[in-house]
Amino acid sequence: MRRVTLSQFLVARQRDKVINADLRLLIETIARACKAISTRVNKGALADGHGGLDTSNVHGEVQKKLDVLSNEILLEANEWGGNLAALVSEEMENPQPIPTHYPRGEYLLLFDPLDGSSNIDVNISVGTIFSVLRCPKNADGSYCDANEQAFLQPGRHQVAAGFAVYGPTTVFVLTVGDGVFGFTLDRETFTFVQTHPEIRIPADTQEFAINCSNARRWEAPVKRYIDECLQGKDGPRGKDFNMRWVASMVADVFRVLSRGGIFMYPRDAKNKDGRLRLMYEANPMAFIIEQAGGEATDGRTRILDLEPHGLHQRCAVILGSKNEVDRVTSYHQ
Ligand code: AFP
Repeated sequence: MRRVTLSQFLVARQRDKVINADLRLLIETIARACKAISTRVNKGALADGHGGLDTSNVHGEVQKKLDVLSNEILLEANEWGGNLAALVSEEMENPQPIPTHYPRGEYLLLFDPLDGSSNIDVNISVGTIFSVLRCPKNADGSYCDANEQAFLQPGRHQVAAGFAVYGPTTVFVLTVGDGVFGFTLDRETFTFVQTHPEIRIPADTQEFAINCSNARRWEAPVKRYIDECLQGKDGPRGKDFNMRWVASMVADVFRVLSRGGIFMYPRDAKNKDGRLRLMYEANPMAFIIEQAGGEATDGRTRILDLEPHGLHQRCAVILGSKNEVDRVTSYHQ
């Protein structure tokens, strides 16, 4: 059967009026930037990408050269298209306006340019995560200033979200609100080819993902859920569970999309608001997971309904197979 490329997929979505030309250009541009990042990540120690920098990002985390380079690749790729009002990145404290010599557009782009970067030096998958919102309008129909306030919208307002996982293969996962689709980078033609149409997450699972080194800090509902999984078939769950933890959200989420599972980074005594960032990690992943038939909460509230109060705020994340997320959330009630 003839394979469908990402460009063909997006042309069809535009023809069906699911997306417009500006959003199509935005997604094509992001995918092209992800190809450039993939090439750079795959060079590894053969390039000068290793070793930290002496600079830090807004969270005080030491930036690796690839963090900074990936951020620059995404900024440069997205400044000229005329479809964006501004950009927000994990690596930058404030929104980046579109340079005045380029036209502005209706969309707001948020991204984590290289998530899982602590895994770069040990050759474990990393990725890029992105989220797309519309710039709010004033009463007269003009666009609001693309300042921090314009970005502080709940995740349910997203018009598109996706991620690239730079692993044994580079896969670009995308939703524009009508399901979730995966595209694998064909390195011979250097094009993204659809390999995962209509991804659906099984409602049940026997696999959980959590960093168990935080166990002593967890809240009671999380402790109860994990203890029950560990008791296996002789315990209240009546079945054995497996555990995975890559410590790279894109890799863990892609596995959940591929075969089900529950991914948890709950709040705890140390990470009082959780560790993951709402605007450019939790929200895009929650949109994707829900579009694939899964669920995503912070233990109490649907992630897409959380009202943001800061660009870089953190939140607890419990996402994946519907029946497991429902169970953990019920334990929090
Ligand atoms: P880094 O980008 O600092 O590697 O953090 C990755 C991450 O944000 C997310 O991708 C992982 O799921 C999570 O942190 C891993 O956190 P732990 O290192 O505490 O397990």
